[in-house]
Amino acid sequence: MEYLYILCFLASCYATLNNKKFPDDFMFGTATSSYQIEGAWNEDGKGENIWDRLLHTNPNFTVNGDNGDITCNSYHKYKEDVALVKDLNVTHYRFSLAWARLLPNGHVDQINDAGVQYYKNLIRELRANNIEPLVTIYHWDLPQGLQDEGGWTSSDIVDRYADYARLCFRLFGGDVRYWMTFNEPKEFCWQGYGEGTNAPGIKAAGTGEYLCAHHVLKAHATAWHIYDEEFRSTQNGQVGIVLDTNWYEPATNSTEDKIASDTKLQFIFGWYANPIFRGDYPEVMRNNIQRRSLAQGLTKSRLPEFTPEEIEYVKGTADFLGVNMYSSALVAPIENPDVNAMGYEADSEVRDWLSENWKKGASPWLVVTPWGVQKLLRWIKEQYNNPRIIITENGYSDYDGTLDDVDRIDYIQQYLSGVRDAMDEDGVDVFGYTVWSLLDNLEWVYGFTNKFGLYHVDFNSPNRTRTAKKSVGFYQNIIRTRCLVDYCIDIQNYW
Ligand code: GBH
Repeated sequence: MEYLYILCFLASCYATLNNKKFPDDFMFGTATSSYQIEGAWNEDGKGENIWDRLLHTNPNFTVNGDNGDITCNSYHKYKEDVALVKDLNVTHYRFSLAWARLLPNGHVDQINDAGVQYYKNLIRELRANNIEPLVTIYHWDLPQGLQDEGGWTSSDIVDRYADYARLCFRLFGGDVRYWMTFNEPKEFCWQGYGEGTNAPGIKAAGTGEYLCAHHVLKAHATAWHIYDEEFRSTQNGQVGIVLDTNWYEPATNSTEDKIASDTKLQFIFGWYANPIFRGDYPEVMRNNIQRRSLAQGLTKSRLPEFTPEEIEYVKGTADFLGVNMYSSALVAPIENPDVNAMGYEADSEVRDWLSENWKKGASPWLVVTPWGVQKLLRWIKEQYNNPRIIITENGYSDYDGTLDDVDRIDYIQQYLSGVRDAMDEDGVDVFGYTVWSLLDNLEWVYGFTNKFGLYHVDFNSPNRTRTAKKSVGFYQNIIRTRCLVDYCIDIQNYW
């Protein structure tokens, strides 16, 4: 019993950490996004985006009225930030392009040269330091001009996005091997056009999020085909998409709860992954939304339909899959679902909640559930025929931004162990992992109160001074040893 106790103590009372070395070519990185770190919101010709507009006209939208006007000021401090990335010794840095910095009104007929120069400089600086840039084309900051034309719920957006993506490939593609078309469409479609809790703050649950997603999927596929036909042979890169989900753990062992888990994952992840990897929306989505739409007195489903040609066009349009995974929830079916409740969550007829037993981060949705990552990766492998996966985000938030961030260290260590288990035990094809985030930054509606950074940022100093947290040394060490514990088994070079 004492022995067990000591073992438990050494392993922090969690399942034993994986002791296999990560493969030599496994990529370790860190991530940010434009609106959250750049600042310089109206400098050098940048246009207004939907977050600028929302938070200027409605400061109560965020905790303390915080916004991205200055935030980490990375637009002016990018060299310093690349030096921090370099110091971490990571293989890659994931950042996003601000559409309105490149195209102030969203259209390609007016290009902002200073914006082009900014990203060229950033990419050059990364390359000069031997850091692979992973470029997200869209991380939530739509030019306001395009929102005024209908935003993601207008079908025009598909061509506007395609023009923009083509421009990005042309301008930067010579130095970029990994492109991500979209970051977390589930979040910006649902929160932006369904629930109204993110920019542009539109409440149209039950229709808005589905229309948005439909256009996002077509825009994604169009960008992939453009790359494939016009750029791949000369630029030799890969184009993927970044999807986010929790792991949804059945509340009990019952068949109903297990089905609820799968249904929830289909409604959140399959919504995007199924059209891209298998063709068309998941069956359970098509069935539920059709049935509920008719019961609501509509003549057809609120879920838009793809034509057979569109199904073929969208299918197979990801060279890799980016997965953002932070957290888990319990699930069970909703008993006697209210047929008039609107929104994708109501349509799933599944309810989810957090167990009281799980440790929480500062973000209200974030619970420390490292065992969920292996289960999720296994589910993705089985569903989508073993795609190449990179964890494009994973990380831990606190309130105080403490430099002694042992909770973040534990979190990263345990989740990475789950990732390594999934590679090891389930043969999931994971080629990289990316910590969110390089810096404490504007955490959307939570403002500067939820801090995810490996580096602390002093938002009270005009200089926005960056200071390494303890997790920096920890992550450097993992990257150097490719090992999560004191001694690792090197299975790759063993035989
Ligand atoms: C990502 O979203 C974003 O890409 C990034 O910009 C952000 O800063 C980072 O992660 C940290 O939040 O309460 O049930 O509606 C995070 C993933 C998943 C977080 C959904 C919010 C809301 C779940 N998001 N979650 S719920």
